[in-house]
Amino acid sequence: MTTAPEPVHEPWWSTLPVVPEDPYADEHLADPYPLFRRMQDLAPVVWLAAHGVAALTRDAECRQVLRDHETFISGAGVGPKDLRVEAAWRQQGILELDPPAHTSLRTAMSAVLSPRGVRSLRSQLVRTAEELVDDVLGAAPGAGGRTVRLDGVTDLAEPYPLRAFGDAVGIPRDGRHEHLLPHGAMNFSAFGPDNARSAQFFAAGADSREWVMRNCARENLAPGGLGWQVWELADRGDITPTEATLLVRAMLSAGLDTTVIAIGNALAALSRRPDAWARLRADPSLVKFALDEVLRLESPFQSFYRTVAREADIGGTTLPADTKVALFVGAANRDPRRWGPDADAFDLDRSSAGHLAFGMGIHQCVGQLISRLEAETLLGLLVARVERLEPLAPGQPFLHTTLRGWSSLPLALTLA
Ligand code: OVM
Repeated sequence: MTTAPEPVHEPWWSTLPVVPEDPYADEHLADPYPLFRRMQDLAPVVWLAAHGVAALTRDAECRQVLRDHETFISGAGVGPKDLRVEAAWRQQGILELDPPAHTSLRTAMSAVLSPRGVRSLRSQLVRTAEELVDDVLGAAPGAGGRTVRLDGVTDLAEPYPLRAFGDAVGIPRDGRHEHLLPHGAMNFSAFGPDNARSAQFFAAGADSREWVMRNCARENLAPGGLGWQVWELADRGDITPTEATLLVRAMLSAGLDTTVIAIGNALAALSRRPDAWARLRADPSLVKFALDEVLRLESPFQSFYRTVAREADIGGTTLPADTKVALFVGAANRDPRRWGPDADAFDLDRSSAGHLAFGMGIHQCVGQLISRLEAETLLGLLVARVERLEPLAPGQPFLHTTLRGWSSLPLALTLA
């Protein structure tokens, strides 16, 4: 006697190419680009078996998803967990809300971080950069030719946004250094999977949550600062007091680590390209192009997720509702289909605008003007004062599940 074969139900994703490697494992975090390239060449959509999610690594498909916020929602979380099913580790803020809830928050944040608002901060940002650079390089006139050895991350990239952006938001100076970066690193861990790395950042950041939340309260924010301005919008009834707290939390969560890492990545890239540094010195108007090229080539925020709200087609694959989709923008920013065969090369003459390092669509980084201004101000000042920027040692990469940067960069700066 024979039994009838069981009907086989293949999962919907069985037609997708499967990626067995885990891009969030240390070996790939250390050098993600070879795996990204393999994923790109496999298909527009691949199945990341280690996490049970669909993954995009090409520019066109990432764009398609980011443009269509009604199909690919943020409200189920922008990490691999579906926050409609699993508990969120914190109250969802602007990044993890969809319209209409998202809209009033975005409008408020755009008003505070507007071109006009950011322009009014310029002179203060310049002063802070001058103070810091005088401090680390020595203000003495006639110092030309002297070489200063320092750590590009701990002496420049970290202290500058901590001072400049911290003052702009209007939080107390005391506590910034020990709390803000660990808090941000914890926060960004939640946009990737739970693993030993993310656990390490959650452990290191947990004690900083209270400090950060306390400084989102109106009574702890300096009058006139960006945080205070958010609360003024609550006074006008544009947002609720709870929303004001969440928006200041977003500033303090998203605004530090990302800018610190961008500056560090720029110093790393430029210290290895003396020709590029010489060109910036000859023409400082190129600094902002150099920065965009660094953001493209080494995107500080490498990956995040959307959730499929209703069945949708991407690159010939039908994704069912509720699928979690990983967007590896750090890969898309090196997609040869978009950036050409030399996508992996640093090229100051490339038109790098249009990269996805700040995202795209309704959630595109609302703080990018101030972040860019910080990075351009500090880099511009260094370009003016430093004849040669050279690595002293290989540096220590900052291994994190969703951020990509350096935790130490020993540099030699020869003064102009
Ligand atoms: C957050 C947050 C908000 C905006 C952006 C972001 C890019 C994070 O609340 O954690 O990361």
